[in-house]
Amino acid sequence: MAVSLPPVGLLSIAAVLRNAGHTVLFLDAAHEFRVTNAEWVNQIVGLAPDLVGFSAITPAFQDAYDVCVRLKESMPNVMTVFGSVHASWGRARLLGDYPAIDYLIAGEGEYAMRDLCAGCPPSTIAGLHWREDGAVRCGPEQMKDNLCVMDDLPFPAYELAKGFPKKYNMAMFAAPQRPGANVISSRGCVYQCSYCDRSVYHNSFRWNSPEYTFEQVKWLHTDFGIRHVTFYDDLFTLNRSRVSKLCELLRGSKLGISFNCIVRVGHIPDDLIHELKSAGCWMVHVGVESGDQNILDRHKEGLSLDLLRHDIERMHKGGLWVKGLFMMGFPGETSVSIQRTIDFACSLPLKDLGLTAFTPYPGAPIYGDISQLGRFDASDDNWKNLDCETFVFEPNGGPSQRELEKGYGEFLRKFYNRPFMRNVYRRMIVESPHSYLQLLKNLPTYLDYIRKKR
Ligand code: B12
Ligand code: SF4
Repeated sequence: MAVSLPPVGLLSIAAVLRNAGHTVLFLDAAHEFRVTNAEWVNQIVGLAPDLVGFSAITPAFQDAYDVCVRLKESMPNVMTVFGSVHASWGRARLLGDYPAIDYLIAGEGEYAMRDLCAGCPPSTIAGLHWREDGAVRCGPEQMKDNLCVMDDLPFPAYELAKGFPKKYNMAMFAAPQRPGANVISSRGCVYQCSYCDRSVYHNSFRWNSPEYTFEQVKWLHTDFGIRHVTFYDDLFTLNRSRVSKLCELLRGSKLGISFNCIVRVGHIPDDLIHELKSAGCWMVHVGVESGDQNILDRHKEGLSLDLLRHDIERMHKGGLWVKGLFMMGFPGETSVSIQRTIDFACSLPLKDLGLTAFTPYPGAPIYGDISQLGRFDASDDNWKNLDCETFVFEPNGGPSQRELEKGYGEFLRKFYNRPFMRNVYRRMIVESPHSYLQLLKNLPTYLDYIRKKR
């Protein structure tokens, strides 16, 4: 059962447009993945829009463009706008090669869409790209002084997501209670890992005040019955005082909300662990990536195996469930580094695992050198395969795609077959019973998924 969450970036734009007096509708093709492109087009045509915005990450881009082309055939006068991370990378190159796109916005969408829909001159709109007299033009770059003021933004319009929250799925065993919602309380990251596509936010870091975030959580609770929140911020704990204050507000509120967040090691002192735990934090996601120091040195700025072990053990002792996020198939990866990674993961007190295939995104720093580092099909046609589940890259002198797939299966088997994990599952029956119900309901799909990974 795939994780499926409402896209809060797009819903934030929707909220801004609605406040500006526009009628806004939202269709979620990532969630309703069985609907065909032709059916989406029929639905959109039925709504008779003036403008259609598409939000597509790299693997979804070709599909979104297919809908866009079909839509233009049915409604030649409709305005089409592309945004999100792939558009933020591709800019003029995409407008040049994909003629059904009229406008493209690089970076944040709220102010740019508000101004575009208000009819402002394109040359005044930061991040906007458009075609004029056969050439691609662009407005000013989005910079510090023209970015959104985060506390001025209305809360994302979750209510436009059909069936939210019940029809959306958090990860299995990710929460002690449900329903859940995803929240973004800061934007950007100050680090630069080799594989990470930061085309939207670059190396900026901005955040909502703790009061704003608390009000949003409270609103999700009272209006939608949300009982668990996952903060998907890249660097949730970077601004220590913000998080402390938010914890204080949550603790004092008696809302009974639990939450998860992403923590980068090096940004989690002991007293913060305690504050998070006592405010209702259930699980923290930690990017470990590899158990081989050489791989970390090449791909993950300033991260050491010692620091990872030290911080993960402290969080575990502090009562937080730690989920380790790993990647396999990096440039420089060998069968030895894979074995080291499996051993390292199994030696840590991790209660869950997220394992993805190394995937070179066009907007990631490593992309420029990728053809020298291994075998990779860099054509636009291959974008749909960049889903982090398919091994699209074979490192020079390293394992083949088939061997990487085998290593992936072995990693999962070894990790989940340990006595430590059996205890974790026993505790989960008590602490996260709804996950078991979810698991039983989705058992055939889950077994099929595991079989395919072997
Ligand atoms: C939460 C999250 C998820 C969640 C939920 C996704 C969702 N529905 O929101 C889950 C766990 C399901 C997920 C899954 C995946 N994710 Co993800 N995810 C994120 C994360 C951490 C936050 C997204 C977010 O809410 N950002 C905050 C909002 C405010 O920003 P935003 O989404 O970029 O939106 C702004 C702009 O982009 C722009 N914009 C967006 N849409 C549009 C549309 C228009 C018309 C306009 C004008 C502007 C515009 O305006 C928005 C507001 O300012 C991002 C990293 C990041 N920090 O953004 C990765 C990220 C988007 N994911 C990524 C990837 C690779 C995936 C997966 C393929 C694999 C994986 N890692 O598991 C799957 C694919 C899922 C799918 N079917 O699409 C990559 C995408 C890279 C790429 N080039 O494609 C990212 C960028 C991480 C990274 N740095 O590498 N993801
Ligand atoms: S992987 Fe995480 S820490 Fe590294 S650059 Fe991306 S968001 Fe920042």
